[in-house]
Amino acid sequence: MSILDILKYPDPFLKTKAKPVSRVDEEIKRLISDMAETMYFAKGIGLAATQAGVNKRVAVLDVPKGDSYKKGENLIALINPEIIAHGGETKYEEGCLSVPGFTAEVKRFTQVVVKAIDKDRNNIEIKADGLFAIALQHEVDHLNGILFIDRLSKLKRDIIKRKIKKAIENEKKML
Ligand code: GNR
Ligand code: NI
Repeated sequence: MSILDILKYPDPFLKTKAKPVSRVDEEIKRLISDMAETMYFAKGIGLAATQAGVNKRVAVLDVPKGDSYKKGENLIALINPEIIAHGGETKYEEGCLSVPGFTAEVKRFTQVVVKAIDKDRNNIEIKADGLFAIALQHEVDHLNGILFIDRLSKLKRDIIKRKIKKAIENEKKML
């Protein structure tokens, strides 16, 4: 088990469209286990392999449902996930472990159906709404090289990019 480094915007690797996994072998299982450990360590509800610098279509999620949630309760690993159906339109204030310290309201589908392979090589189909549906869209975006800031209007994107740049410059001065 190891904690992986999470790449931060503007790392160019975050723009990579990740490659499909052709075989669910021990290496993929180790990746899934390391990604889950990294997600919990970073206190995220999801993590895509791209964020760990790995060019594979793998994501892990653990989205709390209601209160009385226990860590690991809703943990799921998705290999080659695809949104095969969607409905509605909603807005959600999103954050990202690769864009730490910033959030913005992003337009998303309200409901999605995601097809994927799980760690036991089963073909699965997940029907999701609420935060789970948002997180699924956010992780599939990462595997396509897209960050939530890429989904903002040009005006809002330029404002947030300028703020991030300033924050990074200030961080450097502090060292
Ligand atoms: O931990 C996370 N929280 C979150 C909140 C709202 C919308 C999306 C997310 S995903 C994020 C973890 C992350 O960056 N996954 O890629
Ligand atoms: Ni993210």
